[in-house]
Amino acid sequence: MSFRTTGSVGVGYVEDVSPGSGALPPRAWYASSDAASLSLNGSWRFRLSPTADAEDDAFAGPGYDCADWAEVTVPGHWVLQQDGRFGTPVYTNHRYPFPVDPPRVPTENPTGDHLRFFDLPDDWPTLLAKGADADAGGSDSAVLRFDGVESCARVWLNGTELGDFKGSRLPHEFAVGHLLRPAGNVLAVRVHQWSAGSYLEDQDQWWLPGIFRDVTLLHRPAGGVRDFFVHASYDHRAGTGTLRVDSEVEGRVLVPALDIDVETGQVITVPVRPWTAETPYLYDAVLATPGERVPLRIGFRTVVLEDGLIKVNGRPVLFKGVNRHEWHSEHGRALDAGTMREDVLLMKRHNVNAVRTSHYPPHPAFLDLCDEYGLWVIDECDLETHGFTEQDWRDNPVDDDRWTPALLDRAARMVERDKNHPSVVIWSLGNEAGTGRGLTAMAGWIRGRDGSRLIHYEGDWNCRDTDVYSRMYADHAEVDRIGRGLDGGPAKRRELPFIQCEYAHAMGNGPGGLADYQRIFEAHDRIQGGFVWEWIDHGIRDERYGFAYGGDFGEELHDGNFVCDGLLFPDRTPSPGLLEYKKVVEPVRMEGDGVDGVVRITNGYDFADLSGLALRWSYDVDGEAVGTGTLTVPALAPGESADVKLPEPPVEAGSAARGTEDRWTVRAVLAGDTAWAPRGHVVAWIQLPISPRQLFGVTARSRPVADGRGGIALGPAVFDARTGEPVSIGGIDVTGLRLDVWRAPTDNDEGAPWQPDTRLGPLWRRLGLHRMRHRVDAVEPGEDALTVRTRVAPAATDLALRTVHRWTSDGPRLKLSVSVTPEGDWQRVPLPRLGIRFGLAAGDRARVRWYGGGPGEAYPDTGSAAMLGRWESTVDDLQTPYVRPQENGARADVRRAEISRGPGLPVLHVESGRPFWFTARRWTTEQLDAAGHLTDLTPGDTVWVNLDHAQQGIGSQSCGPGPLPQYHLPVRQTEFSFVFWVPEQGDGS
Ligand code: IPT
Repeated sequence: MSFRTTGSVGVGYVEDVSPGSGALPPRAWYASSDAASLSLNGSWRFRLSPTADAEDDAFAGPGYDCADWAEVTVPGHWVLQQDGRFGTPVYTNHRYPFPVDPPRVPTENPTGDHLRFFDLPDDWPTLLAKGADADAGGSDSAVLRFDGVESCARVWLNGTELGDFKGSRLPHEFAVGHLLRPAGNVLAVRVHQWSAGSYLEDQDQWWLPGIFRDVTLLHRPAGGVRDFFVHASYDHRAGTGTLRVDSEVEGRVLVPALDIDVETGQVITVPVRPWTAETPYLYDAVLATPGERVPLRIGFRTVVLEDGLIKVNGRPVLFKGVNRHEWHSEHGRALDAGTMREDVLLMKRHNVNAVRTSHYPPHPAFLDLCDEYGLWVIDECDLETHGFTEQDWRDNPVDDDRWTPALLDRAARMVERDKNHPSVVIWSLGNEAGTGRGLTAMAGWIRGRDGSRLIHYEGDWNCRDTDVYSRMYADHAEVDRIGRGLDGGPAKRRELPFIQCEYAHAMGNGPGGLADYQRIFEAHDRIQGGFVWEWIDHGIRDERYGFAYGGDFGEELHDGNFVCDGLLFPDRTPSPGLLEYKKVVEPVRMEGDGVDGVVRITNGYDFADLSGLALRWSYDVDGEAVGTGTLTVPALAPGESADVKLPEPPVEAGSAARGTEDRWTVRAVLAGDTAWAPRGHVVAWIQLPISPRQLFGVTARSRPVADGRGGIALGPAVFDARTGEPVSIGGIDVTGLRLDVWRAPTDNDEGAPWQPDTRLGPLWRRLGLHRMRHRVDAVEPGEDALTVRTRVAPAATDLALRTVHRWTSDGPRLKLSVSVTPEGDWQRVPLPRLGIRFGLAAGDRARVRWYGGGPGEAYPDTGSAAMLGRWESTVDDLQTPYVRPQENGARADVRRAEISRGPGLPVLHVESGRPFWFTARRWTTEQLDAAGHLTDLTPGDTVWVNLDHAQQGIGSQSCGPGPLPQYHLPVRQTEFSFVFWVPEQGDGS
C-alpha cells in the first residue's frame, strides 16, 4: 500500500498542476478615484513550519492564539527577514534546487503561516452594506487582492477558506465582502515555498518565498467598474487617435483635453498627440460607471508588424533595452515605489528606451511609470522551465496538456492585468521553457484577447507562435548575417524582424563589444535592437560579504555570482557597463572634423525631434577647456542629419606650434528640465581632434654610475645593482618594478561553465600566467644606459617572455624602454595584459591626476564612454566595486599620470609617447584574484601601479561570445616605453 502524506491534512493543492481555486477571474489593475481601499501591508504575525502539512489549519480559525508567533513585514520574503532566523535564500541559475519529479515537490517545504488582524475604517461598514445590496453582477462588495506571493498560497478570511493559488508574480483576487466584519477581521495566509508552480518558475534568480507584493482590500461599490480594456490607436497618416473603452460595467468615458464624453464601447476618432517612449504623451481621462470613477491615462499608439518590421505609429523602432528583474539588495523582489521610480529614471538618464520584464510581469506600478516616463516594454509572463534542459526537456510542463490550464491562467493574468498600458508593446510568453503545445495555446489565447500587440518568445526559433525572431547571446557575426537576411531558416522567420532579447552579459567587468553590436543593429533595418542582460546585480546586502551571492548561504547547489550580472551594482550605483551603454546607444549621433570645425549631427531618435536639446562645445588644450559656448541644434526630424559649424577656435590656431593636443568636445544636453533629468543633462557627446600631441624625447645624457653602496645611480634614479630594479626615482622609494602580464580574471575571462575551450581564465592559469617567475640574466651599466635583461616564465613549461629593460636619462627625467620577445609555443592564447607594475609606499591619502580617458575605467572593447580630459581621483576611488573582485579600474588612453602619496609629498609623474593604461590599487593583483568578496580586500600601505602598453579585451563570455579578434592581445615581439620624473616641489609641471 502506498499513500501520500501530503494529502493527509489537505495540502494536495500544493502539488496540483492546476492554477488554484476560488480566485476571481483576472482583470485590469487600476486605482479607483472614489472607491475606498485598505492596504494590509505592514507587520504580520508569522510562524514557519518545515513541511507543508506540519500544522493544521486551526490558525485560520476564530480565536486562535498566536501570541508566541514572530512577526514579518509584508510585502517581504521571510528568508530575508530577522537575520536568517526563518531560513536563507537559495540561488540557482537554471537547475531546480529540488529533485525533478513534476509536479511533486520535496517533503521539506518551508511553509509560512501569516496572520493579519484588521478593523475596517469607520465608513466601510456602510459602504459594504450598500455595495452588497445593490450588487447585480454576481460580484461582491469587497475584493481582497494579492499582487504577488511566492510560490503557492491558501487563504482564509475570518475562518472561511477563500481558495488557493499559484503564479507568484501575478495578481489573485477573492470576493470577501460577505465575510468582512467592522472589527476584528482575521486574514490567514499559508504560503508554501515549493509547489507545482515552482516547476513553472525556474528563472535565474534567488528562490525567495513570501508575500512579496502588496495585499489590499478594495471596496467594490455597487455599479462600480470591474474589468475594462482601453483600445487607443493612432493613425499616423491622419494624425488621429481612435478610442474605444470596453467595460464590463457600462458607463461613460471622459477625456477633457479631447472634448470626449462617450459611452463605453463607443468608437471615437479625434486628432491627438500620439504616445511613444520618446514622447510619452498621456491623456488624463475618467471611466465613470454608475457607482465609480476610475482615472485613466490614455496613450494613443499603434503597434504593427509591417514590411517585416515592428512599427509603432508607422515607424520602425530600435530597442535600446535592458532586461529588468525586480531587485533590491535588502528586500529582494519586494520593491517600494521609490525604487521602481529610481529604475525608470536611471534608465531614461542612460538612454535606455526599452525594458523586457525578465522573466515575469513586474509590480504593476512599474508599468505606470513606463507609461509616464516613456519606455517600450516587452511584458513577459511568469514562466520558465529551464531546469528540464538537464533531462533533454523530458517531462517539460509546457509540452504536457495537463499543465496547459496553468499556462493559460498565467497568460490571462498577465494580459488582463497589464492590457491598458501603452508602454506594453509586446507580450512575451516566458523565458527558456523549451518548446511545446502549451506555449502555442498561450499565444493563441493572447492573440484572441489582444490583437493590438505582438508576441515574443525566444525559445521559438521557427517563429511558429511569435511575431519576431528573437535570440539571446548570438555573436556579432551571426547578428550581422541575420541582418543581411543570410541566416536562412523557415519561410515565416525570414519575413520577421529580429531582436536580441538578451545580449551583452553584464557580469562583472564588462560587457565588452557593445559598440560593435550597436553598429550592426543600426546597419540593418531587420535588426530592431536588443536588451542587455541584465539591469541590476542581485547581490544581497550582508555584513560578512558586503553583498552576498550564490553559495554564501551554504546552499548545497548554487551558481555562485552568476546572479550578479547587472549594469547596476546591487545598491543601484551605475557600473561602468551602464555608462558604456549610455554612450553606445546615445540618440544623437555626432561625427566631424575638428580641423574644419564642422560637426555632423544626426537625429537618432525614432520619433522625437531635437528641439529639447542644446549643443555645448568646449575647446580643449591638453585636456583643459580654454573656451566654451553653446550652439543651437538644428530642428532635425528622426533620421535627418545636418552640419553645424563650430566657432573660431578661442585660442590662436597653429596649436602644433605650441605642441599641445587640441580638440573640440561637443555635448548634446537637455535644453530644459524634463520629467527624468534636469536641464544640462548630457545625452550625447563627441570629441574631435585638431592637433596631435607633440612628443618630447629623452636624450640619453646621463651615465649609470655605481654609488658604492650596492646601487647604480642614473639621472634621478637609483637601482639595485644585483636585480637591476629601481629602488628610488627622484627620492621616491619604488619596489618590485617588473614586467607584468597577469590580471585577476574577470567573470568574462573566466567564461561560462558551458563554454568551450576558449575560456581564457582557465587557459591562462593552465599556462601559469598567474605565477610568472622573473630571472635576472644581466644588469649591464653602459655608456648612456643601464640595460637589464630578464626571462619571465612560469614553472613547468618552456614558455617565456624575454625582456630587455633599457633605462636612460637626460638628467631630471628617466626613461624606461621595454622590449619583450616571446619564446615557446603560446598556442595563440592572448595575454591578459602587457606592461609593468611597481609599488610605492603610500596609504589612503594617495591620489592620482591624469590626462587621458576618464573619469571611469575602460578596456579595449568597453571604452566608448571614456572621455579624454584631465581627471583626478583618490587611489581608493579608482576601484570599481564588482561584487566578486576582479580586474577593474584601468584608465585608458592615458598620456600622463601623476601619483601623489599624500599632501605635500613629491609627486611621481609618468608619461609615454603612446597612450597607455593606468591602474593603481592598494592591494596586489594576486590579492584581488584571491578575493571572493569585496570584504576580503584589505588595503595595504603600498600602492601598486600598473602601466600597461596593452590589455586584453573583455567580451561577454560569462554567457555569450568572447572579445572580438581585434581586441585580443596577442603574444608577440613588442616594444614600449615610459618616462618618469619627480618635479621639484612647487614645480607643478
Ligand atoms: C539566459 C537566461 O534567459 C537568463 O535568465 C539568464 O540566466 C542568462 O541566461 C544568464 O545570466 S539563458 C542562456 C544561458 C542560454
